[in-house]
Amino acid sequence: MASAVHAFIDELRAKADFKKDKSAALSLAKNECMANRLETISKRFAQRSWIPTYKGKKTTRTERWLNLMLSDMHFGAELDGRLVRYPYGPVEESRRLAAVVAQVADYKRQYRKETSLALHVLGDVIEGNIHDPQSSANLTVQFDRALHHLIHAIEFLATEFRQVVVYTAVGNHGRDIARHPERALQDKYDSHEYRIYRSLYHAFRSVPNVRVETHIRPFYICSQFGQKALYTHGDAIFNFGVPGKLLRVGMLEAQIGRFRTAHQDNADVTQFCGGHVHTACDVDVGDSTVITNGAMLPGGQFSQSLGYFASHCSQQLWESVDGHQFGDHRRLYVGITEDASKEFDKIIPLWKPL
Ligand SMILES: [Mn+2]
Repeated sequence: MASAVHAFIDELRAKADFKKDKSAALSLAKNECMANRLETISKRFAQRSWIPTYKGKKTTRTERWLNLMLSDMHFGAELDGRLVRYPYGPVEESRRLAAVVAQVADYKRQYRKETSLALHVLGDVIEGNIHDPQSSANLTVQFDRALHHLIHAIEFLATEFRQVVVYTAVGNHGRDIARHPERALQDKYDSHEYRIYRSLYHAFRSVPNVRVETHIRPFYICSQFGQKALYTHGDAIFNFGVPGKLLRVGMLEAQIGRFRTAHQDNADVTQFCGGHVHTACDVDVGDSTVITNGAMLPGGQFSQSLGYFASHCSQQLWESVDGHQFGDHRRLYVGITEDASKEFDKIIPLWKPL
């Protein structure tokens, strides 16, 4: 190889002499430099006594699961910038979700062929009408916006990953107050949010690399490489506490113990994941990990009334491989920079009012 380069250089040198060409002389200098470097490298390789046998994987099996927690997006919340620090309407919610999925698409592209994506949609997808129906968009508009944003986001991810599995659990904001005027405990799935999940199921039924699983139970257990995780919204089933104020690990430990002894399917669950608390957190509890999600919307008047004026907005992303359940982890932050970035409209076009 190095000798071929030297022959090429000799040829160039002849040309440069003939034409008195400045650019040829420059190219000559560069090539001479490269030839010397190549010679040094080839010498080093020739002397090497250990040669790695690993040649990279050519598998078509899933060797890595990438997990995205998507919760507390509160589409339709219509935060008024005159009343709170940051506005949050159709443009912001769309660009924030697009910014999240763009970061997912950028994650470790070199392993894309062996990676499947698990999308954990964990409730509070819409703001609903549980506090004050006048402060948010009407429910039909919320429903339409949620479907518009989510379908575009999932379609985009389906072009990026060989397999996308969408798991769902309902939150408290999407409840149907005609059925559940107070917190939904019986038949929690009978809600506006679950209707959105079923619409997603029908929308992607014939897309071969997308599967939407809509459990009617308010939680599900997801197993990847035999490593089990519990997912739920967090207003019932599992109480994640208030990690923004106080992390009571003993309280989490007691719940993990109760959950595990309740049924043989639960016995080996080692990861407990939820939203609801709007504070991103991960903490080891005994041999388990508890992971809570951030919110996508900035603080509204409700949080402001509790004394919270500013908070990070983020969603959790991590990779699971065999033997390492909570692997490489990223928090996908979104904020006012993303709100103003028109680039994201290429992923999720802006929603058009009805
Ligand atoms: Mn929420």
